[in-house]
Amino acid sequence: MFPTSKIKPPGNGSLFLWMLLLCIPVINAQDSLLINTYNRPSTSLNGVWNYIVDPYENGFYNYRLEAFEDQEDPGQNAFFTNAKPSSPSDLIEYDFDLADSLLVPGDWNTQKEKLFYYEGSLWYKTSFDYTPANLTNRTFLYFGAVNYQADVYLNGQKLGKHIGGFTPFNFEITQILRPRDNFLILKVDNKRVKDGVPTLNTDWWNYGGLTREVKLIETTATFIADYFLYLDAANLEQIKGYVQLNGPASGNHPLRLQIPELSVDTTFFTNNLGRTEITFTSENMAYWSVEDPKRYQVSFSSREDQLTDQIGFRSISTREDDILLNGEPVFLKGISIHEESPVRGGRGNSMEDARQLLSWAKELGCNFVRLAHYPHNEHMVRLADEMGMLVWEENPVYWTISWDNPETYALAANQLTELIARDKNRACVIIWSMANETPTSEPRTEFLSKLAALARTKDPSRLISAALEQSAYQGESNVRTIHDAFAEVVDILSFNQYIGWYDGLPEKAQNISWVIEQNKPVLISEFGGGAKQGLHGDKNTRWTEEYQEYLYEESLKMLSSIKGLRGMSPWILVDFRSPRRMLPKIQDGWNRKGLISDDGKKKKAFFVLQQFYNSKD
Ligand code: GCB
Repeated sequence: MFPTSKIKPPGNGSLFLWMLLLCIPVINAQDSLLINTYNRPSTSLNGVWNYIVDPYENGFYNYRLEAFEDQEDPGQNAFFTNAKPSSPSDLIEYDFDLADSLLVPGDWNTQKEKLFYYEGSLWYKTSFDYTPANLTNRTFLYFGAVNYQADVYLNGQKLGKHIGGFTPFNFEITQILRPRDNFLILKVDNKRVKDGVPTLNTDWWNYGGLTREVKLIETTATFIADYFLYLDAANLEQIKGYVQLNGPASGNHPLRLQIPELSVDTTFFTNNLGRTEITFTSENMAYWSVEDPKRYQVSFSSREDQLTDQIGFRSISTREDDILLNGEPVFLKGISIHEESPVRGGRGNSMEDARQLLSWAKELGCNFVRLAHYPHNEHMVRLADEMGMLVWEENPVYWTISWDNPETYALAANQLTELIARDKNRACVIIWSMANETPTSEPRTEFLSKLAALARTKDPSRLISAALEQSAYQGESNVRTIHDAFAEVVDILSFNQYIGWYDGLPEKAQNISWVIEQNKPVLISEFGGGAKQGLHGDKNTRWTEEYQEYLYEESLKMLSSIKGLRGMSPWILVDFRSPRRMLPKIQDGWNRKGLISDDGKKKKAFFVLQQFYNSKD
């Protein structure tokens, strides 16, 4: 959910301080997302934090199960007050400073054996000193992602809560911050919930915690909050977009945009809401492409603020069953990826993790990656932008969501909005995927269609898709088709298929033909099968590398016969953890469909796909 801010009286019941705070124009009710946090002045709060595991939410509710934060005087049992005994006779049954610690960023599951399967509430605490560079500056507290729900408190006051485990959020803390001994406390809860997004059931590990970086970001009083620049697909010499200021002087404010390499130096004026639309033309632009991922140094300056970014310009569109990058047909040689660290294990969150994953994809011959099944960390997208790797990003609407629940829709819409807000200036991102393998029904199609319309309003410069499911054509089991009303809405017709794994043996692919009636580019968003690296046998023995190799050979032949085939992202680059995968000695908690094992060893099928991609040059 969008971070909702809620200021409560301080936990120690200090009414005077509370009344004083009420006189100050306090933090925004909802703080819009700060983008491009890479290039803003910031101070990391990463490092060692104390934590308390709290399965009964004892630090959040009193013994009548009423939330402390809703009480007139929450009292010192509320963990967010960080209370300490003031005399030896005081009774306080927690102490963050004596508690065990976790590294931030990082999931808790792979840091502590006792937390490996933990799904519930856990409190985090850190302390810091901070003095802004300038007294009139503003300070924001930024979280890259927290899975799944975060309740955030600074110096005993609630900043707000955020729901959704894979997107960033921030709160303004200008008025609460003090030079010394700030204490920041979060309750993080990763319990799976039926009406959540995702819902109860997934085929990946539900890593909990402060899984991405935490930082303080300092801005001027009026600052460049948001911007979007993109190449107009209808006129490849025109850049369009907007810039949004935030702060008391945002209205009718000059905004200078410079791209020195293109000799662009133009001043726009914001309207009274602090926004200016941008349009300009440039004749000699080098388009961002796979071969030459050209990014321009772009700088925005307002009276007080200056912000730079590296932005590539490219167009992506479709024409009948072709995908056109800068007007030229492109075949998406892809691979699906989960956000797991190939080096350490656990949730991936560093530039090194991103570099390893994307380098393997490059080695495989890819020009495209599907970042499944939720928004990955920003390093992945920044690096893909630099490397010339096209990207599919995905909302975590997976399998069986509560389609009829408006709150569930709001959760899905919010995560999509935060994802688009963060990554809209990255040329490498060409597809927003709404969902994965969702069962067709009217409420589901309406849900997804609303999401697609939302994405199109926020971003006219990208394609919409979703990983759909295939079915038998007119009851004929050897002929497959896509029979799904949402296929009308998408720009790219993507679907998953597991012929040879969940559906027969690999040789079955020889007898399958495809009738695709939508005149759209086809992308096979998943196919594959499991193999335990190092296990060898004949090609019909499950879990052997030979079986997986054979499955890739047969699948590639079958899929190549689809007339509109314009890309694929087989399942998956690396073995990943999943609690659904329990077969001893083979799976042991891992989905083994990776082309690379969890310890970095390539399986035979890797080379089959590599050869196929290399032959497509
Ligand atoms: C799928 C899902 C993916 C699973 C995969 C599998 O269709 O989209 O999340 O992990 O199959 O391995 O079964």
